[in-house]
Amino acid sequence: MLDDVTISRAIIESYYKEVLDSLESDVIICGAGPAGLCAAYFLSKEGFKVVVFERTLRPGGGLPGGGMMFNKIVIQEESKPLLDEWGIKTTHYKDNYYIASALETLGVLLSQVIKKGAQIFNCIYAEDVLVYDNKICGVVINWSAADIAGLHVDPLTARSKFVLDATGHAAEIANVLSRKSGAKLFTSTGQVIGEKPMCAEKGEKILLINTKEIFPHLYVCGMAANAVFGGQRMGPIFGGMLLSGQKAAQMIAERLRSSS
Ligand code: 48F
Repeated sequence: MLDDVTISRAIIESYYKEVLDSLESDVIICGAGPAGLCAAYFLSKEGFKVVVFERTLRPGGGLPGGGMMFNKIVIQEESKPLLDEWGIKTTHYKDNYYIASALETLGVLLSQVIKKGAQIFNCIYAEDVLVYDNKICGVVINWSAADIAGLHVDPLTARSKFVLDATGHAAEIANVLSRKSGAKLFTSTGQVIGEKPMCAEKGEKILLINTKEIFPHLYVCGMAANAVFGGQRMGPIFGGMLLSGQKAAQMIAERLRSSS
């Protein structure tokens, strides 16, 4: 015999336990695209407490869309070991080009991140940041549905030692920080420079250099990193996104270890 209200109680009780437990963490990652998910994987693998807020119902960002909805992704030699680590099938196309299923990559990566212990909240977005003593110490969150419906709903806050902006092309966290507090980011202009037109070769190269801290305790990875520092966009080649997430995780992990 199944009781409908018991089903509801099970969902509500377990969700609220997790959301309450997630109000304080080591790292908040804004955005569950390939870069944010990869960062979440490596930080959780190291044993850090990681919370991911993703605006949409379906995590993955631009990953499942492949290139123009042809749901394949291309990755280069350098990032193949990551897909191998996760057991994602890759097919050799030409020297330095491998193809993977966009859907398999998303499904497996998501599963790996959750199994490593990261807490992912879909349908919640970061609308603002917490800045105390000139450093980032958390984000202001709200239901995406309230935003889409245009409802006037005040947000809540979540605290963390570090925040990672993995929000893709819009670099939303860097932008909101710059716009609202006038904070000087660690860029040549002190502001978000904005991404340059498509060039996979240049964009993938510069991406790892752009993956870094942009304000005390705020890091940026993935397409947001090139948007912040004025790097090229690069379309459906995803190796750089994964490597950027991995690099951000390594940098933040080092900081967390040295502060403990
Ligand atoms: O856009 P997205 O996939 O960014 P990424 O991980 O990867 C970029 C590639 O998809 C592609 C590319 C490949 O070469 O150029 O574009 O850098 O994922 C970003 C995620 O962040 C979510 C958004 O819904 C998406 O799933 N997001 C954006 N703003 C917020 C957010 C926010 N303020 N709070 C929470 N989630």
